[in-house]
Amino acid sequence: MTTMKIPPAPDIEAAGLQAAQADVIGETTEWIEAFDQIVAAEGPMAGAHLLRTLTRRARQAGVDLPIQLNTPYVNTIRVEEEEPYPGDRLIERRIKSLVRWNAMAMVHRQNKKDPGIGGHISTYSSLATLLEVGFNHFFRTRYGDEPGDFLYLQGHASPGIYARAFLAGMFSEEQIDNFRHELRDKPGLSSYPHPWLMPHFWRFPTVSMGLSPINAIYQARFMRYLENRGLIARTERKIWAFVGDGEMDEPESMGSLTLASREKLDNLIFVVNCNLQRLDGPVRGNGKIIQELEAAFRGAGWNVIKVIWGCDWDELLARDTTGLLLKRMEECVDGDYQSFKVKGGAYIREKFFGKYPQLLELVAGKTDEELSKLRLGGHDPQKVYNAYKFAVEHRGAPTVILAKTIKGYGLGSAEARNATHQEKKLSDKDLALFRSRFDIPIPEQAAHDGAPYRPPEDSLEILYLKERRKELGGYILQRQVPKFDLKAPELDYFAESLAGSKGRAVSTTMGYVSMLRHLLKHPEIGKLIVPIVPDEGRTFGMESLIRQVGIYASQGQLYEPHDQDMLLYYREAKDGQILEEGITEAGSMGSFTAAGTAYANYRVPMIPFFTFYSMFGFQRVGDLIWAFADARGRGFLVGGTAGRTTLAGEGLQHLDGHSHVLASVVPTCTSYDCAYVYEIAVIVQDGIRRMFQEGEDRFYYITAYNEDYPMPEMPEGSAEGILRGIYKFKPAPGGKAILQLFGSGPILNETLRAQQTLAEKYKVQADVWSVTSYNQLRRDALATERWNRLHPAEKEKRPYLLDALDGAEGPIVAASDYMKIVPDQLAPWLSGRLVTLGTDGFGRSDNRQHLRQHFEVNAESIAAAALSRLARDGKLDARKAQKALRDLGVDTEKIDPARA
Ligand SMILES: Cc1ncc(C[n+]2csc(CCOP(=O)(O)OP(=O)(O)O)c2C)c(N)n1
Ligand SMILES: [Mg+2]
Repeated sequence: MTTMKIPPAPDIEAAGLQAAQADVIGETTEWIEAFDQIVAAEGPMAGAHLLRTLTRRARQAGVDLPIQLNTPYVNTIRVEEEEPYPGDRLIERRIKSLVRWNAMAMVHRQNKKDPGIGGHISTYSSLATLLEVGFNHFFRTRYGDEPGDFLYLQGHASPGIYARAFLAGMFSEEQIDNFRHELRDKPGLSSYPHPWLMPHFWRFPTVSMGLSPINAIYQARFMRYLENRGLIARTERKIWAFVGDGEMDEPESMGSLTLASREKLDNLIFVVNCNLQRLDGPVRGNGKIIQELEAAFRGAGWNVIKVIWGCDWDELLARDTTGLLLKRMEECVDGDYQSFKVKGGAYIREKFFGKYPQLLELVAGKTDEELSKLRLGGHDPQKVYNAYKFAVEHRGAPTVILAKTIKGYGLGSAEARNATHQEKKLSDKDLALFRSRFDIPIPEQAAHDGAPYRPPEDSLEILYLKERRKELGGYILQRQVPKFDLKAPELDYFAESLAGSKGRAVSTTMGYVSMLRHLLKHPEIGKLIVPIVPDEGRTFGMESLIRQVGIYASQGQLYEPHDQDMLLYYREAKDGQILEEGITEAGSMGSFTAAGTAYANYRVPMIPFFTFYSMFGFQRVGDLIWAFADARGRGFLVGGTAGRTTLAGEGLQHLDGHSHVLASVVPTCTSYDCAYVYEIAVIVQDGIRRMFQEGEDRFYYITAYNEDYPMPEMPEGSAEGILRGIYKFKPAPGGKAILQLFGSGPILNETLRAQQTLAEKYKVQADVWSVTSYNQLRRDALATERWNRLHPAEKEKRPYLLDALDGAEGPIVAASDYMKIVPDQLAPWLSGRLVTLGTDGFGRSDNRQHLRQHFEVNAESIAAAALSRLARDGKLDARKAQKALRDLGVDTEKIDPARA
């Protein structure tokens, strides 16, 4: 045990003590000596015990000690604790150099060939050692028969991942040659990790900053959920999330840290690539990002491992008896460190060491070049290996490794500069330097062109790389989807939902929840259902679910719930099935994503139902939903309390009239706006069949409302129409219709009332249609139209919409609880027949009746719109129509709700 060299002087200064109190200095020295002796004799645990006891005593004595979350600006793992590196450093360095070269060359060459095609060279160059140590010694492809570790990688580092796969023989030179050329004869590699684009390679879409950290946390939690529910075996599998230091500023990155520690997720390791830079400049020019993150993570209960200095610094720290080296390390801010890197050895000598003569002395024997090459922790395999080893072995909490690196490491003049993130090409000089620094055996001209290089199959490098991967179970990244023999329940299974409510007034939400309850009882797929809810379970009437399957709690229920004697008490259980996330839609999306991709990641086809307040869905967590689609996620999003006029009383921030617009933009999302419970049943049954039986990569968005009304029985033969988007619900009561009324959600009931009023008061016969999905109808029409456009010589095909409407005459009045643009999607195929009513504009707090009147989607407004249109078409006397509007109570001069 070496005695620590702690200079008392700065502490005294920090405490603001006067020189007159200098005797304290002497006492401090004595205390430190005594402490050192105890640690030397009894070990670090004894030291920790002493300090803890002393701290408690100090507090009792009224000494106000600030909470200290930071440790000194040095490596967390002491040199004495390190293990020697187990690999062949020399060969590994060769491999790393080749990966570096190919990553850089790939981007360089592509931009020479196709200027502006982009790509990144500096993120990976800072990350290379952190990844190589992992690939050679830690990341396992499998644990027995179970899938191996999960890797969330910085999206901008993908050239490095491709380069390594190229060396491993997974990609041909042609594929590398087609980096960012995905639409050629021989498709190449996507810019970033996108399972949608490269389904056999990428697993986790990570390039939108912040999504990877939150998704990784919830993935780790979901892994435990599956283990605790007995659906997968418990293994040593880890989730590694490599994230940028700039990326940590995204609220999603840090927002769920305490979940990870609360749940004791020791299967989770974050590695923050602290290259001190983001895109425009330094992450914390005036501070130290590593220290800031250390405090935040430590405060959140994580195990923090700082990897700041490489081995080169160990010797300097050991030789410094003054404590000034640490002092200097701590007083420099990240902006200084960046300058040291850019400006080189002489500058480091003058500005870093030169501040104190003793430090100049310390490095007197080193040349400027040696100073410029003093390695940082994140570039030192020895330090990185030990950090990983400690992380993997840590129990009871997640670990974050804060590794200091250099952005653009090895890229010559681009190294550590503010503009390095944007660098795509290197100058000939930098290329030549790179080639010689990393010893790449290719001719100079090939180097200038950025030619890829892979040594022969029997070279030491390739043999070593392959042997290491073989040892760890194979190449890490492949995404494999097994074939499941899951059979979706037949529609009969949903008989209760199809039968209607026998006159009882219920909401579609209630109907949906009973359906979910029933599904949870299904002998085969019941256990695969994952109900997810962000604290609105009671709003949706889910208390009975809580009783039935319990809320997942990794520790079980450690308290006696106050409502235990009630039937529907708040039941938490270790094998509980519901994920009650608390108020975090983003976190719930993390769970939804983990569950909805479990079929690929764990080979267990989990079926998630994430039920949320529809207003706080797509607009709140739209990017996470987009990434879910990219990840080929499957499952059901259910937007409860839907509709801008159906959720009464809540007002502007709560009333959703546009989630269907937002849902429509996600290519794999099929959205439905349901009026009746049987519609939901048909959709859910078919959804389970398509996603989990047929293996289609799609997911569903269904809106569910809280208005109670009697649910009719499913009309015979309506299933296809429900799924494709439209079916006739109620033909005109008194003969041939001259008008068509489209309704969706609860507004279908307004439409039915309008149908009756029009027939009884105005002798106008109208058919009523339930439109479950404008979005599906439009997609079908667009696809048909495209086919017609591309095949002008063939018989024209007709979109489903027009088939369905065959023979239905007259104008069409479409009304829903969503914006007018939702039905307007169909306008191109309805040749001027469409009149749309909808809920454009901010919501108000009032009851349904007033809201529907305000937004002009009540029965009276629907009837009025129909009469007005018939008048314009010359089918009705215009003055009569105007009078009818008055009789219907329509205020023709009121403010337009779209602007109110
Ligand atoms: C949500 C989001 N906003 C902006 C970007 C654009 N962007 C790409 S990389 C980058 C900087 C990343 O810095 P850092 O996280 O420190 O990673 P580094 O490249 O330094 O390792 C930015 C802003 C993005 N990808 N995602
Ligand atoms: Mg960075």
